[in-house]
Amino acid sequence: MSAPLASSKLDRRKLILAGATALTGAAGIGVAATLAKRYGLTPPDHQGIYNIGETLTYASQRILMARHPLAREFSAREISRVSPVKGKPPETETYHRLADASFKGWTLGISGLVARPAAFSLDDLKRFPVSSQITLHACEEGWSYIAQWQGVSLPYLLNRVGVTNKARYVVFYCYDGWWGSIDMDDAWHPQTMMALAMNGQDLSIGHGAPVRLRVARQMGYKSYKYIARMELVDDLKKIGGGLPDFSVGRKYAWYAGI
Ligand SMILES: Nc1nc2c(c(=O)[nH]1)N[C@H]1C(S)=C(S)[C@@H](COP(=O)(O)O)O[C@H]1N2
Ligand SMILES: [Mo]
Repeated sequence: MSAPLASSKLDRRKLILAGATALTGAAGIGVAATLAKRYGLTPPDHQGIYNIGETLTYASQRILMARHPLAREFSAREISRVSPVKGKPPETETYHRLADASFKGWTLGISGLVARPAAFSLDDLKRFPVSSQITLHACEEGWSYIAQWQGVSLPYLLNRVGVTNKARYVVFYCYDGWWGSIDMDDAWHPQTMMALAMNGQDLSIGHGAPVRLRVARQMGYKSYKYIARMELVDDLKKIGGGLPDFSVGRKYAWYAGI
């Protein structure tokens, strides 16, 4: 019942936004910004009409992706021989202690706007149904690689904890001090997963052990490594000192669709 309703709502949004963006000049852009806001198509880092680009990217991706929801998957033959590691592993004592114990004491806490807050151990996660994909990981610096990722689908975990209807974003906190967020559309996407393994091996420290997020439809910097915990929230203003994503503080877009 709800699917046709949602898609007709999106069609309406599409018509309205297309009409607004077809108008030329500052007036048209102002109208597009107002309409995007009214229809819930503004990303959390938008700056009104002064940076309409972020809003239009997010709005048009959300509309296009409603029709073409899956990121491309590759065959095993296409897996890259080299998969670069970006950055350094967390330097905190907590992380070193967990890594030294092969992450035995690690849990994935899920809190916030959920019916049944939980803390899953690595063994719990390994007992859940395995989700697998061979997808492209692309860094904003210009390099990319194709890898196989195996883990637990994020929608599966969300169903286990029971997301309340107030939740609008999932926030991720990482052991290296990064944090970030994705909207429920990406969180419920069938390819979004908490990856435990890469190319058939347990996730290495370099690639984000014990668990990293994989968001196949966004740039690599949204696939957070070294996950410590997750929180479901209705408003991103309350997190990260007002920054919805560590990268937004470095002038990257919150929504990084590819
Ligand atoms: N916690 C955390 N997550 C992170 C990063 C990071 O430094 N810390 N780097 C991001 C960036 S910019 C990219 S391109 C990818 C790199 O993933 P890889 O090192 O597994 O190739 O992880 C992303 N996730
Ligand atoms: Mo990156």
